[in-house]
Amino acid sequence: PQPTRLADYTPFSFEIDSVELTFTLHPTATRVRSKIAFRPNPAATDPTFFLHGEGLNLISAHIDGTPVTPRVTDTGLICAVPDAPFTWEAEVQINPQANTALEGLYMSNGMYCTQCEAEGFRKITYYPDRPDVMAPFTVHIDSDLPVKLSNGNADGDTWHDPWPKPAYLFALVAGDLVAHSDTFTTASGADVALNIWVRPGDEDKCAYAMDALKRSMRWDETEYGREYDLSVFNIVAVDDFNMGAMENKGLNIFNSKYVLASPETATDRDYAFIEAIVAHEYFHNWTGNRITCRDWFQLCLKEGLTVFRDQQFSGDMRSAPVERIGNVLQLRARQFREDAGPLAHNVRPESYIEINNFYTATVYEKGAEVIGMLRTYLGADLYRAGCELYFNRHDGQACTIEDWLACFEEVAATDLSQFKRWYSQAGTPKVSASWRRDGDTLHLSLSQEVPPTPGQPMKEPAKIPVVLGLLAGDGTEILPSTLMDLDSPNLDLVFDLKDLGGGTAPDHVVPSLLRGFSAPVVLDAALSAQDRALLLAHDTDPFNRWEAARSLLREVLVAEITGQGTSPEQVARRDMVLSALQDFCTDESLDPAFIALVLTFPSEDDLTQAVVDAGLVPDPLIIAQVRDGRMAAVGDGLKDILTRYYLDLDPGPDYTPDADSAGKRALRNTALMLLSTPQDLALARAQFADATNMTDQLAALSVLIKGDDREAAQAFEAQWREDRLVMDKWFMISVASAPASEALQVAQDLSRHTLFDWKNPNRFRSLLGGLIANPAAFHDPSGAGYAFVADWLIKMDGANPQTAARMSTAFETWRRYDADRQALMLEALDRIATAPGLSRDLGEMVSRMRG
Ligand code: BAL
Ligand code: ZN
Repeated sequence: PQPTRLADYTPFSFEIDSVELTFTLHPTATRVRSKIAFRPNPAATDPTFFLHGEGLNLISAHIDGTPVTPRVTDTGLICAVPDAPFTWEAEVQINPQANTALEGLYMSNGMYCTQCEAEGFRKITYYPDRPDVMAPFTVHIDSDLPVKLSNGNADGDTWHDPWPKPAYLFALVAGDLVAHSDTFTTASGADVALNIWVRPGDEDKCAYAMDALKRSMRWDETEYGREYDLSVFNIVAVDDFNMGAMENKGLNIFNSKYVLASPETATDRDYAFIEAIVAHEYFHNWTGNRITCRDWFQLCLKEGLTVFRDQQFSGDMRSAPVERIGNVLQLRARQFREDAGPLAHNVRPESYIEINNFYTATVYEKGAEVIGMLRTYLGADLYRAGCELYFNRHDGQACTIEDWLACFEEVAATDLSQFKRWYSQAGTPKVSASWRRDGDTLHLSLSQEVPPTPGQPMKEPAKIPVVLGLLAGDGTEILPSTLMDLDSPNLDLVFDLKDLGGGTAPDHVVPSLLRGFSAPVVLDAALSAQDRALLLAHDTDPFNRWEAARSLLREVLVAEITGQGTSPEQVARRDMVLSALQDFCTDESLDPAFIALVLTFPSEDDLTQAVVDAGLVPDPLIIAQVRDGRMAAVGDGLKDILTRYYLDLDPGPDYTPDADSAGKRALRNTALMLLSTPQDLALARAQFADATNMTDQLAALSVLIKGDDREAAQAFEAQWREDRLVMDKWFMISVASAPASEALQVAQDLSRHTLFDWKNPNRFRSLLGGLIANPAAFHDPSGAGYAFVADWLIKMDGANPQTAARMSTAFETWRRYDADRQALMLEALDRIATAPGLSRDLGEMVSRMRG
């Protein structure tokens, strides 16, 4: 297949004044009639009238009422048209029941549902399916089903959306659904009906999502001045969905796992995701819908910005530092990993074969970091002013990153051309920091290097905001957070310590660098273990307190993994880290959620990368063993305080999902994990038996499965087999937490389980994701883990290429491993590459990973 390139963009030959669609729904033979008013686009250079269309059975086509016979291909049709306004009418037939790819119109448990982003609308009817063609839509739905929904406001079974939108925001739902309803009054006094539509029986699990929606609507008014703009806002929960959720105008469609919640069936993490994703999709109403993307290369224009907005929202609703740490953990786990491997790409890519492959951590999460850096450079007021200008200037338009940045250049009277490199250079920059003392002066040197990535051997210096502070040896802060602009390869800073110390230069000074993780970079700072212990104890920046603990733990673990754990120096280091953690835990003022993060060990994947960074070859089994052993040792060393946490922090039987209660459960369950070993599962067994909420039950189950307690897994299955979302958790945890020596067998057994409905993306992701999340099992030296995943990717590709392609990133890190594992992973990739009928989606991923 030929790539699509940013450089080749040209506008569509026509503009659209109105779209009218009539659906006559039938599971295998749905008819779609379209009536579209086209008008020549004065900005177009190519007059060809090409409409996208895939898998459509064209019944008839008319122009201005006269039958026409277009030339139809696999990808669309071309027709001779007047060089003047005209009306296009077409009727097509499609088969929603056969649509297992879940793009376009498909069926899920008897319900009709659509997913059109990025290019699904072309599977519904012939249309210029590109984001820069915007039009108001009117939709009629003919069906016996009781609930029929589309975008905009309703008049009986007809829906009218007055706001011009691209086809990717079109949505239709029809089914036997019930609503959890509420109302919202906007800041300017308009009443909005709110509905969350679910399958009968699920209506009592919508209250939290509804509450999150109302808080999101209010927050967008106060923080960004954005009001809702229709008289109804509908959310529909669907079980079969490729993504998390979709922001269709006025009709958001959600993966049911991000809507439905009850204390018994959803964990605190689920509640937090529901809040964030409801907010994210709602915020798209302005950042994505009212102002959309000119082309799919600009995806980060809406996604990076909207992720940034949902992160701000969650930070306001919960603990901002805890949210920030969680976001950085995700960024490092997914985006840094992507940026360091063969799939590295720009926040704004320049070419793609299949756009679905670019809904990535780089576009989303690094894209959000770029917005955060822009705000850091400009400050809150100019950031808000720039957003205001963007909303006012571009409402109703399909825009580019250039349009966005121009608004900030204008309000701040600044030049953002160097900053723009964040959009056009892949790879995670490395910032090195070193310092030296010269009497009362501190010389601090920062330097940067952006590593080569596929297709980009050379990089220009990035513009990196480094927020830093200075602490004296007694823990006093002598320089509060200060923004430094690392915009060249090197930056030398000089500090007068006497001045900063109030007349006396402190004996020892410790820099606290990259506070709040002010840029998405890898920081290499020459901090001693003692300096990091000081930051853990005293830094005013919570992020860097956590970062100090994490790096101390990581260092101890890497030493042990690489065989240096028994040296006297390392033994002393371990004692020192344990006592630093002990001291930290005595601070009664700390938020339990924050303590839980400090006491959580780096993941196996994080440790794998750390071993690679140390120039060594990782052995996944050793990494898992060392991590488990060290967790048990820390659990033993901190036994008193952990036991006290465990006993004191029980929030009681009345579950509430708020951040404070969730934080207490998080710390209590972290204590449970550290205190438990396969030889001592008593606490976990008692918690599993007594748990009254899913957070506690699942935490106990994870510990028990790790301890090879199969009865617990069976009891859980017996209790929850009727609940599909809970069973997804069971499939995942049964494999992810299983001892490495058994996880693959468990995965194989579960793939034959009667409830393993593999075509359901959630279930598929649970089982396969569970194995991938257990690196010691996935990377079994026999290659059986790779073969198992490859077999399932090939099978899934035949039904749902998008889901198969996303899961294939399990192989993106193949270069990290030893020659034998590399050969086995490449063999798996090659087998996928040569599978008959390989999709464009999976084909592109495999060929990029193969390099
Ligand atoms: N636009 C696809 C789903 C999301 O990012 O909201
Ligand atoms: Zn989004």
